[in-house]
Amino acid sequence: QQRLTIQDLSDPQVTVSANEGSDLIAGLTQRQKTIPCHYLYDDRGSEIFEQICELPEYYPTRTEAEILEANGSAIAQTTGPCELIELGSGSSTKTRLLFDSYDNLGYPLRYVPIDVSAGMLEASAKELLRDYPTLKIYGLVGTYEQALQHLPPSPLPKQMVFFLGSSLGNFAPKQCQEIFRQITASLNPGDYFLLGLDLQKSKDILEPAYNDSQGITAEFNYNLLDHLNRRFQGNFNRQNFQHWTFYNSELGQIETYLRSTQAQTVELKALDLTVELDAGEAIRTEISRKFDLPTMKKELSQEGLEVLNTWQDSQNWFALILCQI
Ligand code: AVI
Repeated sequence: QQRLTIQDLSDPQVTVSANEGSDLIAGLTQRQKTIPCHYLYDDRGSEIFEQICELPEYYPTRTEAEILEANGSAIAQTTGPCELIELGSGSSTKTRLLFDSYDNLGYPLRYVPIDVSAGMLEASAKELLRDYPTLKIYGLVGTYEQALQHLPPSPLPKQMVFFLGSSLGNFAPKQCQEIFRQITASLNPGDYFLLGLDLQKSKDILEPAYNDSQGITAEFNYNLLDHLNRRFQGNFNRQNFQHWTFYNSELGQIETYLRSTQAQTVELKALDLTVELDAGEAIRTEISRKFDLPTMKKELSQEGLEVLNTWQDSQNWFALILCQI
């Protein structure tokens, strides 16, 4: 019996690809020039992100893994047999901790990974199938929005959408609210939502996590320019930019920029776009919001997501929240 199905929602019949790059044009023609953060993740970008997760300064990945390891079985016991749907599955490394918890309780393993990178999704699915002989995977290639509208029928009594790694932090508050609404709309009452969040803390811990001593995070940022050059016939020269990142404590977010070291003109031919940059002008490439747990719990319940339980690491740096619809 077939254990792996992958549905590519980026098929032109399903999505409108004619507007590809329109979000980039919108971002680069604003007063504060901005590049939507999903452009960080071409194949090379996804690879560099995996390296970031291993950096000594980048605490979120191992901290969240510590919480999952300690509390995975409590999560599985609460939900019972449940289809696991992951937003932004990437390499699915931490997902294994959840599989182990469900497997140990004798629950069937059915996994729906959602990712924009087809290559990454397929490669990690194959590794998972090798390591979990009873696992069945139905992968969806596409954006969260597309995929949540195309969830396959579940053979299990319940479903749980999970969004780990504090990826929610890469979205502005309005977009977060939309994501919550899309999740509740695509599930049934009684289903679950598991959310991993990086919490507010001292900038002495936060800033090095986004400006590591080996320069891997800087490379992640510069790679964005190579990606745009390739994808949209651009002529960004990475030598003319500096990686710049800081914690904005008023907004509770890390802000990351590419700062132009000189006055320059850049073209993206495929988009028919010319970008003029002043010396010192900075293009914002990412925000990473850091959350206050009580505030987020309130927001979740306002969106119809009842908070059942929260777990934190020993330093209270990171939180996992389990909600029910
Ligand atoms: C994926 N996301 C939650 C990461 C973050 O921490 O915002 C992406 C990242 N950017 C730089 N380092 C890691």
